[in-house]
Amino acid sequence: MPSRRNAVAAAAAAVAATAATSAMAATPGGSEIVGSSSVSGMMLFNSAPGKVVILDKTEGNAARINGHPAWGEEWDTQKRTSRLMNVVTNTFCAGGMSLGNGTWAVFGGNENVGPGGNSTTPRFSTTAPYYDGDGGAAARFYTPNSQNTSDWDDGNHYMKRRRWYPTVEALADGTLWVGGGEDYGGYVADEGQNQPNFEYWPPRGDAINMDFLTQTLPMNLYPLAWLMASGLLFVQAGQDAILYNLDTNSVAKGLPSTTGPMKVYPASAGVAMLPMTPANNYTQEVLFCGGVQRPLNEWGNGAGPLYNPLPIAASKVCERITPEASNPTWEQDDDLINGRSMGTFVYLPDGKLWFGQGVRMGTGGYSGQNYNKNLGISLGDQPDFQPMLYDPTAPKGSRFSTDGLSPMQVQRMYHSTAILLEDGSVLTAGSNPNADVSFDNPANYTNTEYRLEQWYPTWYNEARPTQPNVTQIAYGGGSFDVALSGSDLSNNITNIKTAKMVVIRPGFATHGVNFGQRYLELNSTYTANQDGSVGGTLHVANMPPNANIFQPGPAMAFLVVNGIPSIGQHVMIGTGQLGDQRVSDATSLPASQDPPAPKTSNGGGSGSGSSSGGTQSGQSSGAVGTSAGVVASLALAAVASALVAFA
Ligand SMILES: *[C@@H]1O[C@H](CO)[C@@H](O)[C@H](O)[C@H]1NC(C)=O
Ligand SMILES: *[C@@H]1O[C@H](CO)[C@@H](O)[C@H](O)[C@H]1NC(C)=O
Ligand SMILES: *[C@@H]1O[C@H](CO)[C@@H](O)[C@H](O)[C@H]1NC(C)=O
Ligand SMILES: *[C@@H]1O[C@H](CO)[C@@H](O)[C@H](O)[C@H]1NC(C)=O
Ligand SMILES: *[C@@H]1O[C@H](CO)[C@@H](O)[C@H](O)[C@H]1NC(C)=O
Ligand SMILES: *[C@@H]1O[C@H](CO)[C@@H](O)[C@H](O)[C@H]1NC(C)=O
Ligand SMILES: *[C@@H]1O[C@H](CO)[C@@H](O)[C@H](O)[C@H]1NC(C)=O
Ligand SMILES: *[C@@H]1O[C@H](CO)[C@@H](O)[C@H](O)[C@H]1NC(C)=O
Ligand SMILES: [Cu+2]
Repeated sequence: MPSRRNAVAAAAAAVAATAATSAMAATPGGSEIVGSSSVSGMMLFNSAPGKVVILDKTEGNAARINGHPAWGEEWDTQKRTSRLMNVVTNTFCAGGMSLGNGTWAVFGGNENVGPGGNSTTPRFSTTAPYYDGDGGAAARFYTPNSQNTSDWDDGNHYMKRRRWYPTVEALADGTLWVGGGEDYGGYVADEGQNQPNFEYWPPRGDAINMDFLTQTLPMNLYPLAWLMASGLLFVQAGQDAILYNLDTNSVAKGLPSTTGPMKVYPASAGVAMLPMTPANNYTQEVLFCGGVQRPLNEWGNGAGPLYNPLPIAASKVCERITPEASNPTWEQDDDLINGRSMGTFVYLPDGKLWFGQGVRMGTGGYSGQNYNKNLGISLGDQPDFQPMLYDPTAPKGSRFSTDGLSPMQVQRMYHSTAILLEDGSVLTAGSNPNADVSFDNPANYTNTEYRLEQWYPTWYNEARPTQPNVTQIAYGGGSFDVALSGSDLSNNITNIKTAKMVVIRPGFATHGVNFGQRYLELNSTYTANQDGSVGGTLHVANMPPNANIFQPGPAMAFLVVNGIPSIGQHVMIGTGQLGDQRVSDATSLPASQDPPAPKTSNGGGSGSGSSSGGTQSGQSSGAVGTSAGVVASLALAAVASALVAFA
């Protein structure tokens, strides 16, 4: 039975935290508990500037809305307050993504439930006390508005199939691919209720069969899928992987199988497509870290695994694959320090990846097998509190680092999440390996968790470059200029060579995967001031001319100088509409112009002055906004750096 007392304590903590909104307390490399959510953070996404939507499954949270317990809310990262949202159907293990028009969509879930996560009688009938609708085939939509009053459109739209644990991936026209899952909950997929197929949103007819999701039973829930540059879909489940052709509905290429650990839920490796940069020619390489090394036939069925996972260490193994290489292979990468299941990668704007969350022992999921009653029904144990940074450009052997990083305070076990915020910090939420809200497990770290903990990168308190004034970026067809002031360059003209503009989709976080998460560095060149003052211009190309590389929709843009990012600016990638993204050829950028060589004699340099870099306004480039009628409302000027009041 859910207990109320800790929920009340949590609510009190939230009010207390609200009073202390100073981000100046942030300890670089450390973290702080910034408040308490009203619903446990099973799913998380950055919905608008300073806003994060938190979704839970239907359960007995103390907070109530419209006469039922709440399972959704929007958190304000500045005010550290939230407003409840009226989610209507059961979002238990749903999937989600942003559409190319800026609306967020959440698909699937489970049937409506009552206390204990049990079916209600009669089934599929909305009944007391939770009054939730059947979410199995639900398609829910959320479009934020500037009044901060928008809520979910839920209970009105449905997919062709029920999908518990579906994967959603964005496509080049801003529409969505929704695939896999099964009819109802269980530890792993059961053949009898498998959904080895996919469909689209907006709908394009019946679900389409995909044999790969039968071949990889029972390890096919939340199949790991990324749209690749060619338009093929890279899909990984079990120990197998394919490139799938969505035009012909057939496998384009079978990829090698790995002998490494299982990666999909409930083995739950940490996964990410590595940053795409001009230096790597936007090569798409995917990293998988940890998971659980157990053969397919031991994972069991909906009732639970065929072995006790709790005393078994999760895997330390990291593997990388470039699915569209001519001969893709699973390349062994540096090991994790400890084995990890449910570890989560979050891009930082500097091009490194934060890795945190999860457990050292066991797996994701839960079952009633009671291997260790202290843990309740959790199948994972030994939460790992130590965040790490992964540097994809570092030499092998030195890619993971914990230098200067303190352990986190809150355990993040099954059903926990982490997401990038505009200021480059990472918000962590959730942890709830329970069928319903529970504060009664003897090992209290498996109880339902509401605390929100924010992690701060080592550069958090450094002076930041100016926030980009960019609202929309088209695919190809132009460039835009960003003025770089002396302070943007830390009064060091050589730093102009390190300046770059990056765009990040923070993704839809759930179950250790931030679905849709991508990082792309825009191509750029620079012109350094030639008069000896510190400053210049960064010439930034629009998105590469291929919407498969980085799909249309909401993202954040950061100006990064010498590894220190600005505050992220919300931008729309593409037209802001579903359909043709009006991709144009890339234009060429002016050649970079270095600062003049320092005068060797006669001391001409004089006092590194003019730190303001003169005017903050950028020069307009003839290439901007000329592409085929796209509303290329690109920023030509920078927001005054005084807005970025750090340091
Ligand atoms: C985006 O497209 C979806 C799917 O067609 C639609 O439900 C939603 O209302 C659209 N959002 C906006 C802001 O137009
Ligand atoms: C849920 O169902 C299980 C199995 O029938 C039962 O043991 C449990 O007591 C039920 N929980 C609640 C809160 O009704
Ligand atoms: C909506 O929220 C944002 C971010 O917290 C805030 O800046 C803005 O003022 C709010 N709008 C209204 C109308 O309250
Ligand atoms: C970079 O990628 C593009 C598109 O895939 C390709 O045409 C080009 O040859 C590549 N360039 C290099 C230097 O590999
Ligand atoms: C569990 O209880 C211990 C001892 O009371 C306390 O220090 C710790 O913070 C609790 N942990 C959680 C996750 O509540
Ligand atoms: C200026 O920046 C460059 C790298 O961008 C660095 O190598 C150099 O040491 C810096 N100079 C000073 C005086 O800090
Ligand atoms: C970046 O822009 C330069 C200058 O236009 C061009 O030579 C180069 O090929 C571009 N790089 C990529 C990866 O597109
Ligand atoms: C940002 O860009 C818009 C559109 O180009 C412009 O109107 C506005 O003045 C710019 N804001 C700043 C602070 O530079
Ligand atoms: Cu789940």
